Amino acid sequence: MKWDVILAPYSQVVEELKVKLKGIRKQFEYESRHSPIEFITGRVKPIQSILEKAESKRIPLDRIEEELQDIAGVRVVCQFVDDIYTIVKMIHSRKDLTILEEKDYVSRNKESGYRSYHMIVEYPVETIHGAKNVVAEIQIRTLAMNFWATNEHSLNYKYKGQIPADIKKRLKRAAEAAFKLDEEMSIIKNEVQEAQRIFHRK
Ligand code: 0O2
Repeated sequence: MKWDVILAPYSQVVEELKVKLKGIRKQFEYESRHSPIEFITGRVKPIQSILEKAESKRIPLDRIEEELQDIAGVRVVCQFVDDIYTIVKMIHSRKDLTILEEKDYVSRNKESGYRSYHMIVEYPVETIHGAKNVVAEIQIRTLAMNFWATNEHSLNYKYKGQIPADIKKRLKRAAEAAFKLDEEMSIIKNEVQEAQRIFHRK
């Protein structure tokens, strides 16, 4: 089967999840409440990346759809660490998807320094061939975590996964600094939110 055909339902899921998560953001705005969502992005993993990941994890081609859980990926970026858990709770209460797995790399970062909350969900979509349950990964992280992860991802790409030791060390320090920033912002969260409310009223 052609890749375009295989990936079509994944693309549909990414678009539908984005619409729904953006809906949450809008509802908070309409009620003039702090939105736990700053912005949302989504993507279908490029074919090249799918093949590379399958190879590195020794997944046979005919098992890719069953084994790779992040072909469809949606990212929710928040202002504050608390917001991450608000989103997690909201996703838990939804009836339009099933949570298969959760990875809390927020409270326990990965060895690289990476922090993010991952939810692997199963989401039903209607296709021209009938209903299909598609697995997708929702990554939830703060702006600071996102800044770090985006830069680290670029470096990983540049060095083909072999980031030199000195840069790795700096990245770990940067991850700690990003986390410190999140902690400091959490402490003055109420002040920031009040300022934002005043700003929005103007
Ligand atoms: P891309 O290019 O973003 O798609 P596991 O078997 O559970 O250890 P798996 O299945 O890769 O590994 O799951 P994991 O660790 O939850 O990672 C899934 C995705 O999270 C990655 O997809 C990245 O998007 C992100 N991620 C995980 N670890 C890191 C990290 O150390 N740095 C950065 N920047 N992102 C990370 P891909 O396919 O690796 O990459």
